[in-house]
Amino acid sequence: MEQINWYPGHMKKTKELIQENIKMVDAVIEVLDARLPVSSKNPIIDDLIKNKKRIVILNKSDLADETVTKKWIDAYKKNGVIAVPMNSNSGAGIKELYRILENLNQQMNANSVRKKPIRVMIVGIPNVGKSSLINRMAGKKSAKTGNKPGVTRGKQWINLKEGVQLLDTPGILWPKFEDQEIGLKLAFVGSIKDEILDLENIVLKLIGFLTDNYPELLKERFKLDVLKDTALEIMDDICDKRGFIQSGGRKDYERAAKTIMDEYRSGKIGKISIEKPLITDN
Ligand SMILES: Nc1nc2c(ncn2[C@@H]2O[C@H](COP(=O)(O)OP(=O)(O)OP(=O)(O)O)[C@@H](O)[C@H]2O)c(=O)[nH]1
Ligand SMILES: [Mg+2]
Repeated sequence: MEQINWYPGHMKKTKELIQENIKMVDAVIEVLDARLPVSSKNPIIDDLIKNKKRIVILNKSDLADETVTKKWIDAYKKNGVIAVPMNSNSGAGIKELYRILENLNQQMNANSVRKKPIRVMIVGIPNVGKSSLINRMAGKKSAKTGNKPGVTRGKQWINLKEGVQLLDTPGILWPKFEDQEIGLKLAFVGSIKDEILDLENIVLKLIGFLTDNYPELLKERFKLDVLKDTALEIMDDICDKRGFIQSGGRKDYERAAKTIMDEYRSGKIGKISIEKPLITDN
């Protein structure tokens, strides 16, 4: 993961750069994490995009709860936003994204004699999968167009099929890190560097979340018959089950925390969504 220090000067420069780039595109592809679409959204992106066409990508959908992701897609739709579930590793979702871009292209060129390619750019917070998505969209056959001074002001565009051009550098934006609750959720999925976190504490919070929301998955993964009342007791049980015991008999919480975190992030505990849309079905 790229290390970025979002000091105010850096945020201002980033904002200006993205504003410049947005002027050159017809649509913006906003990449969010399917497991936490609210917390993985940049706080000023809506201001930056304004009235430009926007396509929301719910990336890493392979790690999210499918039924929750469907609810998110519906919620976006109700608000007039097109959202697509995506797995940028496998490419599942790419076809749908292309279909949407093709439609936009047709709308854009409906009344013009000389067809123009639709130009898009990708934006999102660090580690959300922007580069993976670009690689997926570009595939093997794509070609970089090179610099065209004057026309594109030195920007590199990737020619994709169906009359789509993609800006080859994504816009990296900062997450909503002011809020502790959001910071915690971003830490769960690995969007905040672990070195600056108290991993054991984060994992206890994760165990608490899983106990409340996905108890069966937690039990199954760690072969626990029952879930005890506190996260610490559950962590103790996991240490016993996995043999995370130091010489002298003390539980190895550090190892337990690391293992639980790794297994959660790689999807081994299951497909788990952290945020659900606030809508009722009826
Ligand atoms: N499971 C899963 N992992 C993904 C997916 N997309 C990206 N990843 C992984 O997420 C990590 C970050 O992906 P990148 O494409 O580098 O993310 P980025 O947004 O370009 O990150 P920065 O350049 O740091 O801003 C990598 O380990 C990817 O393999 C996905 O759809 N599913
Ligand atoms: Mg990247």
